[in-house]
Amino acid sequence: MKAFLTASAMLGLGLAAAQPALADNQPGTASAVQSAFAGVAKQHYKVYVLPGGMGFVGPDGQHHDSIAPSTFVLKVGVPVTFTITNFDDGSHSITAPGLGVNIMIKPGTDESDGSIKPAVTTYTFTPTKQGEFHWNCMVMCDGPSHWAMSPGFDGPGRDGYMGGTFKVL
Ligand SMILES: [Cu+2]
Repeated sequence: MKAFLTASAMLGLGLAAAQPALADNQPGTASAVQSAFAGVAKQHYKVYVLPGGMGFVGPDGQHHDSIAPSTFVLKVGVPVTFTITNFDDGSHSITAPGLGVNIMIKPGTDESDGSIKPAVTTYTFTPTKQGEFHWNCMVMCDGPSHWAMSPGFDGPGRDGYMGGTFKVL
């Protein structure tokens, strides 16, 4: 029993000593954000454009054209490069006027065997201001309903499909 109490007391001390450091690094705190970006000189996002058949399922039970991921967390003043692989044979865009971003995404190529050869678009910019900036696709897509483009969620451009958010910290 004595040994247990001693171990327990030691554990308690250890936890008490560790707690300030843990609290400082809680996800979402300013210090956690700063430490997460410490020394980051460049940011990179790999993004995928999924055509209807491959895209996420909407509340209507149908697959829709989707850009994944659709939320981008960036550090102000640090350049970011997007490498966007488009599996669709149509163009799309990631357009956020509030951030001065307009990424035109090249279409894939229809092959003779019926498959689509994906196209890769790269785009680099440096976010110059903090805040949340909504983006949406400006190219008519997700036909024939164009549901993924229509106003809704935070639209125009359904978040998680043809819309989303840049969060610049
Ligand atoms: Cu689109």
